[in-house]
Amino acid sequence: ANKRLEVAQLRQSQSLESFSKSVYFDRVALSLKESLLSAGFGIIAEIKRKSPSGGNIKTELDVTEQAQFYEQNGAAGISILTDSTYFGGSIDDILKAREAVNIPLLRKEFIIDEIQLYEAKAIGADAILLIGAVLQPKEAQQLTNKAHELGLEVLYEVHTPEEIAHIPPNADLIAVNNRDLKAQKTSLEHSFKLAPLLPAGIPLISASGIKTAEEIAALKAASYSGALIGESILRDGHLAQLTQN
Ligand code: IGP
Repeated sequence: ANKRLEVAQLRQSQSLESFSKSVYFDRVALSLKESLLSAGFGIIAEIKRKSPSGGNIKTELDVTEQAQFYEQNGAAGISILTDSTYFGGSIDDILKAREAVNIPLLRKEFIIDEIQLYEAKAIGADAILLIGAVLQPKEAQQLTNKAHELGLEVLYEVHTPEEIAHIPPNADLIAVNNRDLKAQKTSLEHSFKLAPLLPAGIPLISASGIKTAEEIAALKAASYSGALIGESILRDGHLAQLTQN
């Protein structure tokens, strides 16, 4: 409900045409998919200050420094939370990261309306997240098509076997979220169980609760092409250990 209000306000203050005047709107996006595949197994490192499950993670973080640290330590891409209520982020965080690094940026947000896609493109994002659990199948397909029209890649997130049938066939990447959004608990078993059920031909990313090189080796063996990691690298800074594989 909160997000719907926010999106309604965005619609009121900005027109779709106004976004197309941004300096980034016509920029050719970097491919997150290519970046992950060329790494063999890639890490998408996340920027967020807090989260519902992790509490205050790194409230004083400097986006420019954090993004440069990720790029220098081998991240294939950076995921940036732009939701302020739950994650303490903003669209400014993507603008700052866009100036700081030259690797693909994923806008992490509860996307429910195409205006958020125009905004993502206008601030210099390369890819967007769509969450199966919050979208009707038809909406997911329409948002995927619109994202592609704007030159943005789509990372489509699932958590349960039931959501698999609704994955848009033209999604660029599939993420399995290891975190149960209701219980706020993570288990990598979700990634291992869902992998054999997912459509072939779309690279798989495992997201949430990942901490160790052993876990990454196991995900690789289970046919994953990448991992999306936030909390553990924000707290420990051990990204370089995880990207050496
Ligand atoms: C990162 P973690 O446990 O490494 O910090 O998780 C990422 O997977 C998580 O932030 C996430 C998320 C989401 C956040 C996955 N899907 C959907 C908000 C919305």
